[in-house]
Amino acid sequence: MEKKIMYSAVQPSGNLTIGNYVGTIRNWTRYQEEYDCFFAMADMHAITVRQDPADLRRRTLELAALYLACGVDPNKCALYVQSRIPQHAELCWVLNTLTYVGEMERMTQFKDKSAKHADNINMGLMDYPVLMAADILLYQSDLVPVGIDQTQHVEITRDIAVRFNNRYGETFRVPQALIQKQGAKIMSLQDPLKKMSKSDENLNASVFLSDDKDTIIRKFKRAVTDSDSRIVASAEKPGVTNLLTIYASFAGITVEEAEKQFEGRGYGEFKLAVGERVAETLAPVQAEQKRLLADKGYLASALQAGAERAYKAARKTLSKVHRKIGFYLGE
Ligand code: ATP
Ligand code: LTN
Repeated sequence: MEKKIMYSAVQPSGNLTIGNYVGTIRNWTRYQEEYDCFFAMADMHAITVRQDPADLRRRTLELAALYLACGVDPNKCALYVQSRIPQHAELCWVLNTLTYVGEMERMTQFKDKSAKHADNINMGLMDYPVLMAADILLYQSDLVPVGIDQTQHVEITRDIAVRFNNRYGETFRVPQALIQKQGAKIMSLQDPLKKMSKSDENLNASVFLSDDKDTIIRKFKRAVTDSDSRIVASAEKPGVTNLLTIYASFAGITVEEAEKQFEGRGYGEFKLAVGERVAETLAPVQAEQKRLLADKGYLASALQAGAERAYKAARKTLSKVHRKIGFYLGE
């Protein structure tokens, strides 16, 4: 039986957080055994907000090294940089003609980012979901593992795929989002009603994958909880629930098991345990990422192999699309 195709990407737009790690990257090693995977560094998405060119290039490589450090195997999946494959932009153009301005204006992320970058509401920011649809559809993907915040984008991708298929005949597979049960939305340590985000201005709100042990422990110590000191997960205790979720995700147990483990303990001890567990898990990943970043030749060859594999698949879909929509393809 043919393997299902999986697609996902992360933007090299800042320091990754434990939210990105738990919500996505860390699971990809498991998926690569089961599916035909394409994993990308979404640099074309990243430039929808201003990026310093040198930082963007450096972060793209750091992200690649991180994927590899987490166990993504370049022999098992196509690991590549989005902008190296021109078909993403080409398919995006075609899909733009099937997407309505009104629906893009209503996207939650577009509204949030427009408010945040009010001086730079560019066309790319609005077109972001269509580029994402192009990423996914180009590889005839079945599954798209993402955090909860991206489900709206996968929904619009499905709508666009169906629209294209209805108008031009069966062309695209209609993909599905794959959301894990636990850890799909890690919250800010300073405002547990808000998603932990790599672009949060409050540096205590997010734990970065590059943070050292002391920093991690300090951030957890300062995490917002509440005055009732029971360590249980509930809607009234979003801070504690978030810490329990983080602990459980890093310890590989359920939230209920974590609750049992900390029954009767105080917040101080609990927060320290969460920090230590996170730091302990991240230490080997950080060391391996550093080692890989010193081996630029290896990184370049892994990304080259990924790009070649992606290019082949992308070209196939795009030729089909061009044929279906009636572009002149030469004699
Ligand atoms: P930004 O805050 O700059 O918008 P981000 O932190 O949301 O960025 P992305 O590159 O947009 O990062 O997301 C990469 C992947 O990580 C996506 O699949 C997203 O759903 C997931 N993700 C991001 N934040 C979290 C979080 N707090 N918890 C779980 N998953 C997350
Ligand atoms: N927008 C995504 C990153 C991304 C992506 C994709 C995720 C770009 N293209 C295709 C899944 C599939 C984000 O996580 N912010």
